[in-house]
Amino acid sequence: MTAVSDKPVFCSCALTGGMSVPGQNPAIPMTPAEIVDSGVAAHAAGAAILHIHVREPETGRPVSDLGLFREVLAGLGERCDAILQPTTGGGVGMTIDERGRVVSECRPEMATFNCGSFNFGIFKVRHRPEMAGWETEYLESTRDYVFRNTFADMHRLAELFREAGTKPEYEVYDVGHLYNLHHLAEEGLVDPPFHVQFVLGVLGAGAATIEQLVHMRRTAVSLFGEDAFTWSAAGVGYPGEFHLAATALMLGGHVRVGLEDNLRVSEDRRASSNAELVEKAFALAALLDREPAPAGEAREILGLAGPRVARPG
Ligand code: KMH
Ligand code: ZN
Repeated sequence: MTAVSDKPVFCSCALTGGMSVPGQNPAIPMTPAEIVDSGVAAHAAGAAILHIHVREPETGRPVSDLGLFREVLAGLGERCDAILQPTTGGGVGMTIDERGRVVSECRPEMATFNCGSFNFGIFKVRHRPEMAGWETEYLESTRDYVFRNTFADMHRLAELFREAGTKPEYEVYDVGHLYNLHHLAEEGLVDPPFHVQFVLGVLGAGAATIEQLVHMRRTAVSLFGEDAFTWSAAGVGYPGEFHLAATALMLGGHVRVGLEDNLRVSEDRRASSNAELVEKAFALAALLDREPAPAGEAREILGLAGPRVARPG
C-alpha cells in the first residue's frame, strides 16, 4: 500500500460560486476579467483545477450565461495551463439541458455533476449594510430553495457528459448522494474511475466535520472499491474549509478551497484573494508531507488527456 506521504496532492480552487453575494467579501471576483485574473493567480499559487461559475458583470448576481462562460474559459485557457472545470449547477429555474449547455457547447476537460437534490440554505449569512436590496432578497429566497438534481436530471446530464467526452467531478453533499452515484453506475450511465468531491458544510446537507468526511469516504470505498475513485474534500465555511483540507491531506485525498466555499483565511481575517486560500492549503500540505501536484500531474491522476481548446505555447 502506498504511504499517504507518497501521494501527491492537487488543489482545486472554486473561484466565485453561485451561492454567495458580492456584499459578503469584496475579494469575490465578479466580472469575467476579475474571474480570469483571480484564476490565473490561484493557479500560480498552485491550484491545478479552477472551478468556475459566472456572474452578471454589472451586479455580481450569480447567472449561468453561456457567453460569460465562454469568455472566462477562453481567458483562462489563454493565460494558464489549469484544468478548467465549469459548474453545471446552473441557476434557479433552469432545466438540466440549459445547465448542461456549458458541457455540450464548450466541451471542457472537466465539469461538476451534482449527485442529488437537497435544500441549500444561505439565509443565515449575516446581512451587511453594503448589500444591495437584491442581495438580501437572494439570501432570504433560499429558505424556499431546493437544489434540484432528480434522477431524470442526472440521467440526462450523464448523456451530455458522455457525448462531450467531459470528465465529471461528482459533487456529493450527503451520504445518500453516493448511493445515487452507485445507481447511475449500475445503470451503466457513468464509468469508473470516478472523481468525487465531498462537499460538506451546506445548510441542508452534511456538516463539515471530520466524522462526516470519514464516514462518506468509507461509504464510497465500500460501494465502489478503493481503486475505483479519486477524491477531494471541500469544506464550506470557516474553519470547515481548512479542517476538511487537513483531514483529506491526512487520508490521502485532494483538496478544494476558494471563495465559493469560504471567505476567511483565519478566525480574525477575511481572505483577500483566492490565491491566499490556495497558499494556506499548500502550507498545510507541506506540514503534512504532501507534495503538490501541478496541473500536468493532476491530469495523469485523473486520466485526462489534456486541454481540448488551443492553448498558447
Ligand atoms: N448552485 C449551487 C446550488 C456546483 O458548482 O456544481 C451549487 C452548485 C454546485 O452549483
Ligand atoms: Zn460550484
